[in-house]
Amino acid sequence: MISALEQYDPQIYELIKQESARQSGSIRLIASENYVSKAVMLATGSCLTNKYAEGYPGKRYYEGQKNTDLIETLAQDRVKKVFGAEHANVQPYSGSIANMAAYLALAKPGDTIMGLSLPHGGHLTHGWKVSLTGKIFNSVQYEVDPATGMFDYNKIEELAKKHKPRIIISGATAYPRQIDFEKFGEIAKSVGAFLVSDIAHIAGLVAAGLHQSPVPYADVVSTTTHKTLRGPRGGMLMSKAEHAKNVDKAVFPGLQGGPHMHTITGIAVALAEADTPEFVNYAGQIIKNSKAMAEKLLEHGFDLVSGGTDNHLILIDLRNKNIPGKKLAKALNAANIVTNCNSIPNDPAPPFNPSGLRIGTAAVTTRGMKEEQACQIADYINEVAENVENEAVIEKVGQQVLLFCSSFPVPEHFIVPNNVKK
Ligand code: DSN
Repeated sequence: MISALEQYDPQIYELIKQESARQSGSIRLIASENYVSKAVMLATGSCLTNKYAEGYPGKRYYEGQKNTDLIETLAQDRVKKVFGAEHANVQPYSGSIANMAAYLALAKPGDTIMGLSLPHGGHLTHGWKVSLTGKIFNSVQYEVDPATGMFDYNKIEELAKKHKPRIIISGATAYPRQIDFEKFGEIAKSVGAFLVSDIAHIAGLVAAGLHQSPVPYADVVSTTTHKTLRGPRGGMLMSKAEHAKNVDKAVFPGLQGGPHMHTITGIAVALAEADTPEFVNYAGQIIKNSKAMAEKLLEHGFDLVSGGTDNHLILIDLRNKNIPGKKLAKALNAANIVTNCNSIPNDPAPPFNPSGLRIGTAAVTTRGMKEEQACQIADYINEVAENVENEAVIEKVGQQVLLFCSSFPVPEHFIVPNNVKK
């Protein structure tokens, strides 16, 4: 397919080739990114992109659904098996839409929702003021404990008792610790709220049984499919059977039209991969790598929010290093190490140039990197941080990183970066 593209659209082919080389020749530490398998890539790039399938299996608006019905049902069944869910909806285009659908399945505009504040590790769609979820709902936000950087469940309970939300949202995009979904379930029950759990970041760890699952406790579980779960970019919802109808109606026709069947096909493949002992080993290695990297960063004098990590993610508070997050992220990018700057809890700096750096180990673990490489990466990060103004050192680290990456091929790797100096 790729060589056909070279013939038909050399400009786009060239850009894909360059992006492939960038993905191969850099250490990708963005905590929400990964590399899909060749099988997932093929399914996602298949002829399923040609098909409209509004509705659900067996109840479609257009004809020609012989195969799409089977594929979507297979995807739903695989989600239910992997996560032990009563109901699955694999149609949301993304995590944001999945979250909105979860809320609309359980609440009406104007109702109170309570989620983790964005600068404390929550997502825009957990009720942050600039998101529609913060505009059409009465949004109350909880925060992490300023001393520990972790959830204080007593404080969350107090806030829930005060505001009596219709929905409590548990889940995060920059929280390096285990989330006690059972406790969130108890809090929600105690105030008569529904619990929505957003496991976008940790879905792969939950699937592997390495993070507590919210499925027994939450009314609706929302996730993306492309982070630790290692599927194509998409979203999905799981729910208790009693909410199935409302969840499905909220997705279609509530928020979306025709589902992206090529994505659903890729999700089905990713779910089959997640249901293997190899995936459990993979997820375990993600956590081992994250812990090893965190330890090494601590040795280098980095200050980590919450003091470490239990999952795939590390949040560095750079204030003691006196380097703005954006500056370090840019210097690291120049050294072929790709991260994102991130707000830290109670950040005195603005969101576009915050005081933190977020890193995650899902993608490097897919390339077969282990604790030794995780420590090496921490050393590279430290070298760049210590020489953040020194272009020559950054260039030297960049060359070392290219060489380092060449020993760890990516699954869909089809171009060797041509600038590796061996
Ligand atoms: N943008 C995603 C992340 O990076 O965490 C969340 O949606």
